[in-house]
Amino acid sequence: MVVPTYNERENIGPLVRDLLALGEEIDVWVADDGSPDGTAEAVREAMAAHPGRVDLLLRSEKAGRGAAVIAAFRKGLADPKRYDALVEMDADFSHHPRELPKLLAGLEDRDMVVGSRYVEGGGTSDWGFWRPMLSWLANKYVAVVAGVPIRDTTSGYRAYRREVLEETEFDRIKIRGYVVHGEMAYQAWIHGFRLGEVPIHFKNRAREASKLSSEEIAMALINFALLRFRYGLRPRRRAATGAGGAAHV
Ligand SMILES: Nc1nc2c(ncn2[C@@H]2O[C@H](COP(=O)(O)OP(=O)(O)O)[C@@H](O)[C@H]2O)c(=O)[nH]1
Ligand SMILES: [Mg+2]
Repeated sequence: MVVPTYNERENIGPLVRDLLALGEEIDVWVADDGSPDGTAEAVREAMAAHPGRVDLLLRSEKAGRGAAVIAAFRKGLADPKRYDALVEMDADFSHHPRELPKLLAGLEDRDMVVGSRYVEGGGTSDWGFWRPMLSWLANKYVAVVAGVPIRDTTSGYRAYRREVLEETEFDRIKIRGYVVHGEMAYQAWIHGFRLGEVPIHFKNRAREASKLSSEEIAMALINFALLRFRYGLRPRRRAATGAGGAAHV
């Protein structure tokens, strides 16, 4: 499990505890960008309480959720434990640990499984009116302009088989910030991996308002439209897996 954190001191201890309780085979790596609230201290406490199962990837400056997760994935792939699957989720319980077993079960016949708010049984709450509208619209847009057969390409709760990440060209990823997930999914799709979605419920945390700037939204809209051109117009399917398309697992 890779959990990016920025100022999650209150959440990270309980989250790590809940995740580890789901199974012996699960390790949790927290990718913290030097949170001023002392999140790293809370992670160190969790490391002491669960020796060998928790790690802290501390970076000195805030460089965004996407970059933190990618750095953790690179390290995870190189780890001698040879993890079969790598999963990312938010630290603030918007993504709930109780839904993790569904994502992992989905990996049995899929290569990448997205926790989706926009398939039957999924949803959002405490997100006001505009944010869900914006998110839903953004995902419709991505489906149309990029063609990825996933209804929630911007969801940050997702599980990958290691092979998917081994083939991901991280250096090619241009999309930054909130929507980096769209480009990760796009690569997985054009590499011919089998994508799946399971319904999740996204509960927004009570605190602050949206941090999305209009500039960020505009950049995202443009970048998604350019994906097909940057990567070539046709998805390159791999014959070996006979893959392609998505299923709701
Ligand atoms: N490492 C790292 N994590 C971040 C950064 N920004 C946000 N996060 C984490 O990414 C997750 C999602 O961020 P959040 O603020 O909840 O975004 P929202 O729910 O989409 O409004 C949380 O676990 C944050 O702590 C960052 O710059 N660096
Ligand atoms: Mg959040």
